[in-house]
Amino acid sequence: MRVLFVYTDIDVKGGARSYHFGIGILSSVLKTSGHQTELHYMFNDWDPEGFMAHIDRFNPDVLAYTSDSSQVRHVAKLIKKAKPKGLFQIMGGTHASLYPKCLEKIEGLNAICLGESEISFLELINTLAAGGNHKSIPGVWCKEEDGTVTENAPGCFQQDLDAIPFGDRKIFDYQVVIESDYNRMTMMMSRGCPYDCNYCGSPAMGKLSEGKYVRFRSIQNGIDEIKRVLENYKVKSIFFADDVFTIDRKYVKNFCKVYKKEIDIPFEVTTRVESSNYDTFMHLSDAGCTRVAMGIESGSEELRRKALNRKMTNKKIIQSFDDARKAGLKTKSYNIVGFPYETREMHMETVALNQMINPDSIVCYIFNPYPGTALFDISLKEGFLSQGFMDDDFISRTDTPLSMPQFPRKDILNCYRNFAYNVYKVTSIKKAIIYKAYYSRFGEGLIRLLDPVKKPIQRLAMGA
Ligand code: B12
Ligand code: SF4
Repeated sequence: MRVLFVYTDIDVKGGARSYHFGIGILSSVLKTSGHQTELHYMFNDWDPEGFMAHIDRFNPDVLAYTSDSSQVRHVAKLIKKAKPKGLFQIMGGTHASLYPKCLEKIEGLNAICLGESEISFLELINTLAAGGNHKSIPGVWCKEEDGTVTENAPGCFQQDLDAIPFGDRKIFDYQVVIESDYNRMTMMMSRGCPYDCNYCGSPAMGKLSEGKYVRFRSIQNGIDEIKRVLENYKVKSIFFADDVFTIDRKYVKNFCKVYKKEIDIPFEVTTRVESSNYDTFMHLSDAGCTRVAMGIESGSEELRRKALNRKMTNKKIIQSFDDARKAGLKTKSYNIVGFPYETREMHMETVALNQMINPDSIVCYIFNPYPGTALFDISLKEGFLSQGFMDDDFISRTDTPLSMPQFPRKDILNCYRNFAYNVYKVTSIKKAIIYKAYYSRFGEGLIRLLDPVKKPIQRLAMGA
Protein backbone atom coordinates (compact mmCIF):
# COMPACT_ATOMS: atom_id res chain seq x y z
CA MET A 1 0.00 0.00 0.00
CA ARG A 2 1.05 3.60 -0.54
CA VAL A 3 0.65 5.69 2.59
CA LEU A 4 1.09 9.45 2.66
CA PHE A 5 1.71 10.68 6.21
CA VAL A 6 0.67 14.23 6.95
CA TYR A 7 2.22 16.34 9.73
CA THR A 8 1.29 19.99 10.17
CA ASP A 9 3.39 22.46 12.13
CA ILE A 10 1.45 25.67 11.74
CA ASP A 11 1.70 28.60 14.19
CA VAL A 12 4.18 26.75 16.39
CA LYS A 13 6.38 29.46 17.80
CA GLY A 14 10.12 29.05 17.50
CA GLY A 15 10.83 28.78 13.80
CA ALA A 16 12.44 25.35 13.96
CA ARG A 17 11.23 22.33 12.02
CA SER A 18 10.62 19.18 13.99
CA TYR A 19 10.92 15.45 13.63
CA HIS A 20 7.76 13.58 14.71
CA PHE A 21 8.80 10.40 16.51
CA GLY A 22 5.43 8.66 16.04
CA ILE A 23 5.34 9.24 12.27
CA GLY A 24 9.00 8.28 11.87
CA ILE A 25 8.45 4.99 13.67
CA LEU A 26 5.17 4.15 11.92
CA SER A 27 6.81 4.79 8.57
CA SER A 28 9.62 2.36 9.45
CA VAL A 29 7.09 -0.22 10.63
CA LEU A 30 5.19 -0.02 7.34
CA LYS A 31 8.30 -0.03 5.16
CA THR A 32 9.61 -3.12 6.98
CA SER A 33 6.42 -4.86 5.87
CA GLY A 34 6.81 -3.82 2.24
CA HIS A 35 4.55 -0.75 2.10
CA GLN A 36 5.59 2.56 0.57
CA THR A 37 5.47 5.82 2.50
CA GLU A 38 6.04 9.51 2.02
CA LEU A 39 5.50 12.50 4.27
CA HIS A 40 3.73 15.75 3.58
CA TYR A 41 5.18 18.14 6.16
CA MET A 42 3.31 21.43 6.18
CA PHE A 43 5.62 23.75 8.07
CA ASN A 44 4.74 27.33 8.99
CA ASP A 45 2.83 28.26 5.83
CA TRP A 46 -0.71 27.11 5.28
CA ASP A 47 -0.55 25.55 1.82
CA PRO A 48 -3.45 23.23 0.99
CA GLU A 49 -2.65 23.41 -2.72
CA GLY A 50 0.83 22.03 -2.12
CA PHE A 51 -0.78 19.21 -0.16
CA MET A 52 -3.20 18.36 -2.98
CA ALA A 53 -0.33 18.44 -5.47
CA HIS A 54 1.61 15.97 -3.28
CA ILE A 55 -1.39 13.61 -3.31
CA ASP A 56 -1.51 13.77 -7.11
CA ARG A 57 2.23 13.17 -7.35
CA PHE A 58 2.49 10.25 -4.90
CA ASN A 59 -0.92 8.71 -5.64
CA PRO A 60 -1.43 7.17 -2.18
CA ASP A 61 -4.06 4.65 -1.06
CA VAL A 62 -4.19 6.05 2.46
CA LEU A 63 -3.79 9.52 3.95
CA ALA A 64 -2.45 9.17 7.50
CA TYR A 65 -2.57 12.35 9.58
CA THR A 66 -1.05 12.99 12.96
CA SER A 67 -2.44 15.71 15.16
CA ASP A 68 -2.24 17.13 18.62
CA SER A 69 -5.02 19.44 19.80
CA SER A 70 -3.20 22.59 18.74
CA GLN A 71 -3.05 21.43 15.12
CA VAL A 72 -6.39 19.71 14.66
CA ARG A 73 -8.21 22.68 13.16
CA HIS A 74 -5.64 22.74 10.33
CA VAL A 75 -5.70 18.96 9.90
CA ALA A 76 -9.52 18.88 9.81
CA LYS A 77 -9.46 21.37 6.91
CA LEU A 78 -7.00 19.21 4.96
CA ILE A 79 -9.12 16.10 5.52
CA LYS A 80 -12.21 17.89 4.22
CA LYS A 81 -10.28 19.20 1.23
CA ALA A 82 -8.98 15.73 0.33
CA LYS A 83 -12.37 14.02 0.76
CA PRO A 84 -13.36 14.17 -2.94
CA LYS A 85 -10.26 12.06 -3.75
CA GLY A 86 -12.08 9.10 -2.12
CA LEU A 87 -8.96 7.87 -0.29
CA PHE A 88 -9.00 6.17 3.12
CA GLN A 89 -8.25 8.93 5.62
CA ILE A 90 -7.07 8.14 9.15
CA MET A 91 -5.82 10.27 12.02
CA GLY A 92 -3.70 9.30 15.03
CA GLY A 93 -1.74 11.11 17.75
CA THR A 94 -2.69 12.87 20.97
CA HIS A 95 -5.87 14.57 19.78
CA ALA A 96 -7.53 11.52 18.25
CA SER A 97 -6.43 9.44 21.25
CA LEU A 98 -7.74 11.79 23.93
CA TYR A 99 -10.75 13.15 22.07
CA PRO A 100 -11.99 10.27 19.90
CA LYS A 101 -15.28 12.12 19.40
CA CYS A 102 -13.40 14.07 16.73
CA LEU A 103 -14.02 11.12 14.37
CA GLU A 104 -17.74 11.95 14.27
CA LYS A 105 -17.06 15.62 13.78
CA ILE A 106 -14.36 15.74 11.13
CA GLU A 107 -15.84 15.55 7.68
CA GLY A 108 -14.10 13.04 5.42
CA LEU A 109 -12.26 11.23 8.25
CA ASN A 110 -12.76 7.44 7.98
CA ALA A 111 -10.93 6.18 11.05
CA ILE A 112 -8.75 7.04 14.03
CA CYS A 113 -6.02 5.11 15.84
CA LEU A 114 -6.03 5.45 19.62
CA GLY A 115 -2.76 5.56 21.55
CA GLU A 116 0.45 3.92 20.47
CA SER A 117 -0.21 2.39 17.09
CA GLU A 118 2.76 0.34 15.88
CA ILE A 119 0.68 -2.85 15.98
CA SER A 120 -2.82 -1.55 15.19
CA PHE A 121 -1.82 0.67 12.26
CA LEU A 122 0.23 -2.06 10.61
CA GLU A 123 -2.66 -4.47 11.02
CA LEU A 124 -5.02 -1.91 9.51
CA ILE A 125 -2.81 -1.28 6.47
CA ASN A 126 -2.21 -5.01 5.93
CA THR A 127 -5.95 -5.65 6.19
CA LEU A 128 -6.80 -2.85 3.76
CA ALA A 129 -4.15 -4.20 1.36
CA ALA A 130 -5.68 -7.68 1.54
CA GLY A 131 -9.22 -6.32 1.16
CA GLY A 132 -10.23 -7.84 4.53
CA ASN A 133 -12.50 -6.56 7.30
CA HIS A 134 -10.71 -3.62 8.86
CA LYS A 135 -13.48 -2.73 11.29
CA SER A 136 -12.58 -4.90 14.28
CA ILE A 137 -8.92 -4.07 14.85
CA PRO A 138 -8.03 -3.24 18.50
CA GLY A 139 -7.12 0.41 18.87
CA VAL A 140 -8.86 1.49 15.64
CA TRP A 141 -12.26 3.19 15.45
CA CYS A 142 -14.00 3.36 12.06
CA LYS A 143 -16.78 5.57 10.74
CA GLU A 144 -19.44 4.32 8.30
CA GLU A 145 -20.91 6.37 5.44
CA ASP A 146 -23.94 7.14 7.62
CA GLY A 147 -21.70 8.42 10.43
CA THR A 148 -21.98 5.39 12.75
CA VAL A 149 -18.75 4.72 14.61
CA THR A 150 -17.35 1.28 15.53
CA GLU A 151 -15.45 1.64 18.81
CA ASN A 152 -12.88 -1.10 19.28
CA ALA A 153 -11.06 -1.63 22.57
CA PRO A 154 -7.56 -0.13 22.75
CA GLY A 155 -4.46 -2.27 22.32
CA CYS A 156 -1.75 -2.82 24.98
CA PHE A 157 1.38 -0.74 25.52
CA GLN A 158 4.26 -2.49 23.81
CA GLN A 159 6.61 -3.38 26.66
CA ASP A 160 9.77 -4.13 24.73
CA LEU A 161 10.75 -0.80 23.19
CA ASP A 162 13.82 -2.40 21.60
CA ALA A 163 11.47 -4.40 19.37
CA ILE A 164 10.33 -1.16 17.71
CA PRO A 165 12.36 -0.21 14.62
CA PHE A 166 14.40 2.99 14.52
CA GLY A 167 12.41 5.93 13.16
CA ASP A 168 12.47 6.75 9.46
CA ARG A 169 14.11 10.18 9.51
CA LYS A 170 14.65 10.17 5.76
CA ILE A 171 11.03 11.03 4.96
CA PHE A 172 11.47 14.24 7.00
CA ASP A 173 14.32 15.51 4.86
CA TYR A 174 16.12 15.25 8.16
CA GLN A 175 19.24 17.30 7.45
CA VAL A 176 16.98 20.31 6.82
CA VAL A 177 15.20 19.68 10.13
CA ILE A 178 18.51 19.48 12.00
CA GLU A 179 19.83 22.67 10.46
CA SER A 180 16.67 24.60 11.29
CA ASP A 181 17.10 23.61 14.94
CA TYR A 182 20.66 24.75 15.71
CA ASN A 183 22.12 21.57 14.18
CA ARG A 184 20.49 19.44 16.87
CA MET A 185 18.97 16.03 16.37
CA THR A 186 16.18 14.79 18.65
CA MET A 187 16.04 11.47 20.37
CA MET A 188 13.99 9.56 22.95
CA MET A 189 15.16 6.84 25.33
CA SER A 190 11.85 6.19 27.09
CA ARG A 191 8.10 6.46 26.79
CA GLY A 192 5.70 7.78 29.38
CA CYS A 193 5.81 9.76 32.61
CA PRO A 194 5.08 8.60 36.18
CA TYR A 195 3.73 12.00 37.27
CA ASP A 196 0.19 13.25 36.86
CA CYS A 197 0.14 16.98 36.22
CA ASN A 198 -3.40 18.19 35.66
CA TYR A 199 -2.67 20.11 32.45
CA CYS A 200 -0.57 17.52 30.65
CA GLY A 201 -1.55 15.07 27.91
CA SER A 202 1.09 12.51 28.81
CA PRO A 203 -0.60 10.93 31.87
CA ALA A 204 -3.87 10.93 29.93
CA MET A 205 -2.14 8.93 27.14
CA GLY A 206 -0.92 6.57 29.89
CA LYS A 207 -4.48 5.76 30.91
CA LEU A 208 -5.51 4.71 27.40
CA SER A 209 -4.11 1.21 27.14
CA GLU A 210 -3.33 -1.79 29.30
CA GLY A 211 0.19 -2.42 30.61
CA LYS A 212 3.04 -0.40 32.07
CA TYR A 213 3.17 3.14 30.63
CA VAL A 214 6.68 4.17 31.70
CA ARG A 215 9.16 2.12 29.69
CA PHE A 216 12.82 2.43 28.73
CA ARG A 217 14.78 1.30 25.73
CA SER A 218 17.96 -0.58 26.51
CA ILE A 219 20.81 1.92 26.60
CA GLN A 220 22.59 0.14 23.76
CA ASN A 221 19.48 0.26 21.56
CA GLY A 222 19.26 4.04 21.98
CA ILE A 223 23.00 4.49 21.44
CA ASP A 224 22.76 2.42 18.24
CA GLU A 225 20.00 4.67 16.90
CA ILE A 226 22.05 7.78 17.67
CA LYS A 227 25.04 6.24 15.86
CA ARG A 228 22.82 5.47 12.86
CA VAL A 229 21.71 9.12 12.73
CA LEU A 230 25.27 10.43 13.15
CA GLU A 231 26.44 8.21 10.30
CA ASN A 232 23.86 9.71 7.96
CA TYR A 233 23.52 13.34 9.01
CA LYS A 234 25.66 16.25 10.17
CA VAL A 235 24.73 16.84 13.80
CA LYS A 236 26.34 19.06 16.44
CA SER A 237 24.25 18.18 19.49
CA ILE A 238 21.31 16.12 20.70
CA PHE A 239 18.07 17.06 22.40
CA PHE A 240 16.51 14.20 24.37
CA ALA A 241 12.76 14.81 24.14
CA ASP A 242 11.73 12.29 26.81
CA ASP A 243 8.95 13.53 29.11
CA VAL A 244 11.34 13.33 32.10
CA PHE A 245 14.85 12.12 31.28
CA THR A 246 15.81 11.38 34.89
CA ILE A 247 12.92 9.13 36.00
CA ASP A 248 15.37 6.34 36.84
CA ARG A 249 18.62 7.73 38.25
CA LYS A 250 20.47 4.43 37.93
CA TYR A 251 19.52 4.25 34.25
CA VAL A 252 20.78 7.83 33.77
CA LYS A 253 24.08 7.03 35.46
CA ASN A 254 24.67 3.99 33.24
CA PHE A 255 23.48 5.85 30.16
CA CYS A 256 25.93 8.69 30.83
CA LYS A 257 28.87 6.25 31.02
CA VAL A 258 28.05 4.59 27.71
CA TYR A 259 27.14 7.88 26.03
CA LYS A 260 30.45 9.49 26.96
CA LYS A 261 32.37 6.53 25.60
CA GLU A 262 30.43 5.92 22.40
CA ILE A 263 28.85 9.26 21.37
CA ASP A 264 30.46 12.16 23.22
CA ILE A 265 28.74 15.17 21.67
CA PRO A 266 26.87 17.87 23.65
CA PHE A 267 23.29 17.12 24.63
CA GLU A 268 20.32 18.57 26.49
CA VAL A 269 17.53 16.98 28.51
CA THR A 270 14.26 17.85 30.19
CA THR A 271 13.87 16.80 33.79
CA ARG A 272 11.71 17.43 36.81
CA VAL A 273 12.92 18.90 40.09
CA GLU A 274 11.96 15.88 42.22
CA SER A 275 13.56 13.33 39.95
CA SER A 276 17.06 14.78 39.87
CA ASN A 277 19.70 15.68 42.44
CA TYR A 278 23.23 17.01 42.41
CA ASP A 279 24.73 13.56 41.67
CA THR A 280 22.45 13.05 38.67
CA PHE A 281 23.31 16.51 37.36
CA MET A 282 27.02 15.70 37.81
CA HIS A 283 26.67 12.47 35.80
CA LEU A 284 24.88 14.38 33.06
CA SER A 285 27.44 17.16 33.10
CA ASP A 286 30.39 14.74 32.96
CA ALA A 287 28.82 13.03 29.96
CA GLY A 288 28.59 16.29 27.99
CA CYS A 289 25.14 17.56 28.92
CA THR A 290 25.12 21.32 28.48
CA ARG A 291 21.67 22.29 29.65
CA VAL A 292 18.74 20.92 31.63
CA ALA A 293 15.20 22.21 31.29
CA MET A 294 12.81 21.99 34.23
CA GLY A 295 9.18 22.95 34.55
CA ILE A 296 8.29 25.65 37.06
CA GLU A 297 4.95 26.32 35.34
CA SER A 298 3.67 28.48 38.21
CA GLY A 299 5.50 30.16 41.07
CA SER A 300 2.45 29.92 43.30
CA GLU A 301 2.70 26.89 45.57
CA GLU A 302 -1.02 27.11 46.23
CA LEU A 303 -1.96 27.07 42.54
CA ARG A 304 0.48 24.26 41.84
CA ARG A 305 -0.90 22.15 44.66
CA LYS A 306 -4.59 22.83 44.15
CA ALA A 307 -4.94 23.17 40.39
CA LEU A 308 -1.88 21.61 38.77
CA ASN A 309 -1.27 18.58 40.97
CA ARG A 310 2.38 19.55 41.32
CA LYS A 311 3.32 19.21 44.95
CA MET A 312 6.96 20.32 44.98
CA THR A 313 7.85 23.34 47.12
CA ASN A 314 9.46 26.53 45.84
CA LYS A 315 12.43 25.67 48.05
CA LYS A 316 12.90 22.40 46.16
CA ILE A 317 12.65 24.18 42.80
CA ILE A 318 15.28 26.72 43.82
CA GLN A 319 17.56 24.00 45.14
CA SER A 320 17.30 21.92 41.94
CA PHE A 321 18.20 24.84 39.70
CA ASP A 322 21.05 25.60 42.08
CA ASP A 323 22.29 21.99 42.01
CA ALA A 324 22.19 21.97 38.23
CA ARG A 325 24.20 25.16 38.05
CA LYS A 326 26.74 23.88 40.58
CA ALA A 327 27.17 20.81 38.40
CA GLY A 328 28.16 23.10 35.54
CA LEU A 329 24.90 22.93 33.62
CA LYS A 330 22.99 25.75 32.02
CA THR A 331 19.35 25.85 33.02
CA LYS A 332 16.07 26.59 31.29
CA SER A 333 12.70 27.02 32.98
CA TYR A 334 9.29 26.21 31.49
CA ASN A 335 6.42 28.42 32.57
CA ILE A 336 2.74 28.73 31.78
CA VAL A 337 0.36 31.62 32.29
CA GLY A 338 -3.44 31.63 32.28
CA PHE A 339 -4.26 28.50 34.30
CA PRO A 340 -7.81 28.09 35.64
CA TYR A 341 -8.09 29.95 38.99
CA GLU A 342 -4.83 31.84 38.37
CA THR A 343 -4.69 35.54 39.13
CA ARG A 344 -2.28 38.23 38.01
CA GLU A 345 -0.79 38.20 41.53
CA MET A 346 -0.08 34.49 41.28
CA HIS A 347 1.55 35.06 37.91
CA MET A 348 3.80 37.68 39.52
CA GLU A 349 4.91 34.92 41.92
CA THR A 350 6.08 33.02 38.82
CA VAL A 351 8.05 36.07 37.75
CA ALA A 352 9.54 36.43 41.25
CA LEU A 353 10.54 32.77 41.48
CA ASN A 354 12.26 32.96 38.09
CA GLN A 355 14.06 36.14 39.16
CA MET A 356 15.34 34.30 42.21
CA ILE A 357 16.50 31.33 40.15
CA ASN A 358 17.75 33.37 37.19
CA PRO A 359 17.73 30.52 34.65
CA ASP A 360 19.92 30.92 31.57
CA SER A 361 16.86 30.76 29.36
CA ILE A 362 13.12 30.83 29.72
CA VAL A 363 10.12 29.45 27.88
CA CYS A 364 6.61 30.71 28.51
CA TYR A 365 3.34 29.44 27.05
CA ILE A 366 -0.26 30.34 27.56
CA PHE A 367 -2.27 27.54 29.13
CA ASN A 368 -4.47 25.59 26.74
CA PRO A 369 -6.92 23.02 28.06
CA TYR A 370 -6.35 19.70 26.34
CA PRO A 371 -9.02 16.98 26.33
CA GLY A 372 -8.36 14.03 28.58
CA THR A 373 -6.76 16.26 31.23
CA ALA A 374 -8.26 17.24 34.58
CA LEU A 375 -7.92 20.95 33.78
CA PHE A 376 -9.97 20.52 30.59
CA ASP A 377 -12.87 19.12 32.64
CA ILE A 378 -12.42 21.78 35.32
CA SER A 379 -12.38 24.55 32.69
CA LEU A 380 -15.70 23.30 31.32
CA LYS A 381 -17.25 22.74 34.76
CA GLU A 382 -16.29 26.20 35.99
CA GLY A 383 -17.59 27.83 32.81
CA PHE A 384 -14.11 29.12 31.85
CA LEU A 385 -14.65 27.34 28.52
CA SER A 386 -17.90 27.52 26.61
CA GLN A 387 -19.84 24.23 26.52
CA GLY A 388 -19.83 24.40 22.73
CA PHE A 389 -16.01 24.38 22.72
CA MET A 390 -15.18 22.53 19.51
CA ASP A 391 -12.19 21.23 17.63
CA ASP A 392 -11.94 24.51 15.78
CA ASP A 393 -11.39 26.35 19.05
CA PHE A 394 -8.13 24.68 20.01
CA ILE A 395 -5.42 27.19 19.47
CA SER A 396 -1.70 27.40 19.67
CA ARG A 397 -0.20 28.19 23.04
CA THR A 398 0.11 31.91 22.40
CA ASP A 399 -3.50 32.80 23.19
CA THR A 400 -6.17 31.64 25.60
CA PRO A 401 -9.58 30.17 24.89
CA LEU A 402 -10.53 30.63 28.59
CA SER A 403 -12.74 33.38 29.82
CA MET A 404 -12.04 33.95 33.51
CA PRO A 405 -13.30 36.95 35.48
CA GLN A 406 -10.30 36.95 37.84
CA PHE A 407 -7.75 36.91 35.01
CA PRO A 408 -9.14 38.42 31.77
CA ARG A 409 -7.69 37.48 28.38
CA LYS A 410 -6.03 40.86 27.84
CA ASP A 411 -4.16 40.53 31.14
CA ILE A 412 -3.08 36.98 30.29
CA LEU A 413 -1.73 38.13 26.91
CA ASN A 414 0.02 41.02 28.58
CA CYS A 415 1.61 38.78 31.23
CA TYR A 416 2.68 36.29 28.54
CA ARG A 417 4.29 38.93 26.33
CA ASN A 418 6.15 40.57 29.23
CA PHE A 419 7.01 37.52 31.30
CA ALA A 420 10.62 36.98 30.25
CA TYR A 421 11.23 40.72 30.10
CA ASN A 422 10.00 41.10 33.67
CA VAL A 423 12.22 38.25 34.83
CA TYR A 424 15.42 39.44 33.18
CA LYS A 425 15.06 43.21 33.56
CA VAL A 426 16.66 42.90 37.00
CA THR A 427 19.69 40.92 35.85
CA SER A 428 20.32 41.67 32.18
CA ILE A 429 18.58 44.41 30.28
CA LYS A 430 20.10 43.15 26.99
CA LYS A 431 18.53 39.74 27.48
CA ALA A 432 15.27 41.29 28.66
CA ILE A 433 14.96 43.34 25.45
CA ILE A 434 15.68 40.38 23.17
CA TYR A 435 13.02 38.35 24.95
CA LYS A 436 10.59 41.27 24.79
CA ALA A 437 10.93 41.28 21.00
CA TYR A 438 10.63 37.48 20.79
CA TYR A 439 7.41 37.38 22.80
CA SER A 440 5.90 40.46 21.19
CA ARG A 441 2.92 40.40 18.84
CA PHE A 442 5.40 40.48 15.96
CA GLY A 443 7.75 37.90 17.47
CA GLU A 444 7.01 35.13 14.99
CA GLY A 445 7.62 37.43 11.99
CA LEU A 446 10.81 38.63 13.62
CA ILE A 447 12.03 35.07 14.17
CA ARG A 448 11.63 34.36 10.47
CA LEU A 449 13.28 37.61 9.46
CA LEU A 450 16.26 37.03 11.74
CA ASP A 451 16.61 33.36 10.83
CA PRO A 452 20.04 33.79 9.18
CA VAL A 453 21.49 35.36 12.36
CA LYS A 454 19.50 33.44 14.95
CA LYS A 455 22.46 31.51 16.33
CA PRO A 456 24.45 34.53 17.60
CA ILE A 457 21.23 36.05 18.96
CA GLN A 458 20.43 32.87 20.84
CA ARG A 459 23.95 32.80 22.26
CA LEU A 460 23.53 36.37 23.38
CA ALA A 461 20.11 35.83 24.93
CA MET A 462 20.34 32.34 26.28
CA GLY A 463 24.01 31.57 26.49
CA ALA A 464 23.39 28.45 24.37
C1 B12 B 1 8.50 14.85 21.83
C2 B12 B 1 7.33 15.80 21.92
C3 B12 B 1 7.33 16.90 21.08
C4 B12 B 1 8.42 17.13 20.04
C5 B12 B 1 8.21 16.27 18.81
C6 B12 B 1 6.80 16.38 18.22
C7 B12 B 1 6.14 15.06 18.20
N1 B12 B 1 4.84 15.07 18.41
O1 B12 B 1 6.76 14.05 17.98
C8 B12 B 1 8.29 18.65 19.77
C9 B12 B 1 9.26 19.36 20.70
C10 B12 B 1 8.57 19.13 18.36
C11 B12 B 1 6.86 18.90 20.23
C12 B12 B 1 6.13 19.98 19.82
C13 B12 B 1 4.85 20.24 20.28
N2 B12 B 1 4.22 19.60 21.28
CO1 B12 B 1 4.82 17.95 22.05
N3 B12 B 1 5.28 16.38 22.96
C14 B12 B 1 6.28 15.57 22.84
C15 B12 B 1 6.16 14.44 23.88
C16 B12 B 1 7.05 14.80 25.07
C17 B12 B 1 6.50 13.05 23.41
C18 B12 B 1 5.75 12.64 22.13
C19 B12 B 1 6.41 11.43 21.53
O2 B12 B 1 7.24 11.57 20.67
N4 B12 B 1 6.09 10.26 22.00
C20 B12 B 1 6.63 9.01 21.44
C21 B12 B 1 5.95 8.74 20.08
C22 B12 B 1 6.39 7.42 19.54
O3 B12 B 1 4.57 8.71 20.37
P1 B12 B 1 3.50 9.62 19.62
O4 B12 B 1 4.10 10.78 18.97
O5 B12 B 1 2.38 9.84 20.55
O6 B12 B 1 3.01 8.65 18.45
C23 B12 B 1 2.35 7.42 18.70
C24 B12 B 1 0.82 7.53 18.80
O7 B12 B 1 0.35 8.78 19.24
C25 B12 B 1 0.32 7.17 17.45
N5 B12 B 1 0.28 8.18 16.39
C26 B12 B 1 0.80 9.41 16.34
N6 B12 B 1 0.57 9.97 15.15
C27 B12 B 1 -0.11 9.09 14.41
C28 B12 B 1 -0.61 9.14 13.11
C29 B12 B 1 -1.28 8.04 12.60
C30 B12 B 1 -1.79 8.09 11.21
C31 B12 B 1 -1.51 6.89 13.41
C32 B12 B 1 -2.22 5.75 12.89
C33 B12 B 1 -1.02 6.84 14.72
C34 B12 B 1 -0.32 7.93 15.20
O8 B12 B 1 1.24 6.17 17.06
C35 B12 B 1 2.57 6.58 17.43
C36 B12 B 1 3.47 5.40 17.64
O9 B12 B 1 3.03 4.62 18.72
C37 B12 B 1 4.63 14.54 24.23
C38 B12 B 1 4.22 14.02 25.59
C39 B12 B 1 3.81 12.57 25.48
N7 B12 B 1 4.37 11.75 26.31
O10 B12 B 1 3.00 12.18 24.64
C40 B12 B 1 4.34 16.02 24.00
C41 B12 B 1 2.96 16.45 23.53
C42 B12 B 1 2.48 15.51 22.46
N8 B12 B 1 3.19 17.75 22.93
C43 B12 B 1 2.25 18.60 23.15
C44 B12 B 1 2.23 19.92 22.65
C45 B12 B 1 1.14 20.80 23.18
C46 B12 B 1 3.15 20.35 21.70
C47 B12 B 1 3.22 21.72 21.02
C48 B12 B 1 1.90 22.37 20.66
C49 B12 B 1 4.06 22.63 21.93
C50 B12 B 1 4.32 24.02 21.40
N9 B12 B 1 5.51 24.24 20.90
O11 B12 B 1 3.50 24.86 21.48
C51 B12 B 1 4.05 21.38 19.76
C52 B12 B 1 3.16 20.90 18.59
C53 B12 B 1 3.96 20.38 17.43
C54 B12 B 1 3.07 19.77 16.36
N10 B12 B 1 3.10 20.35 15.19
O12 B12 B 1 2.40 18.79 16.58
C55 B12 B 1 1.16 18.01 24.03
C56 B12 B 1 -0.09 17.68 23.23
C57 B12 B 1 -1.35 17.86 24.05
C58 B12 B 1 -2.56 17.58 23.24
N11 B12 B 1 -3.53 16.94 23.82
O13 B12 B 1 -2.66 17.95 22.11
C59 B12 B 1 1.89 16.76 24.66
C60 B12 B 1 1.00 15.56 24.97
C61 B12 B 1 2.61 17.27 25.94
C62 B12 B 1 1.69 17.95 26.93
N12 B12 B 1 2.26 18.85 27.70
O14 B12 B 1 0.53 17.74 27.08
N13 B12 B 1 6.43 17.91 21.06
S1 SF4 C 1 6.11 15.80 34.73
FE1 SF4 C 1 5.98 16.72 32.68
S2 SF4 C 1 5.43 15.05 31.30
FE2 SF4 C 1 5.03 14.34 33.39
S3 SF4 C 1 2.88 14.73 33.77
FE3 SF4 C 1 4.01 16.53 34.51
S4 SF4 C 1 4.13 17.94 32.77
FE4 SF4 C 1 3.51 15.94 31.96
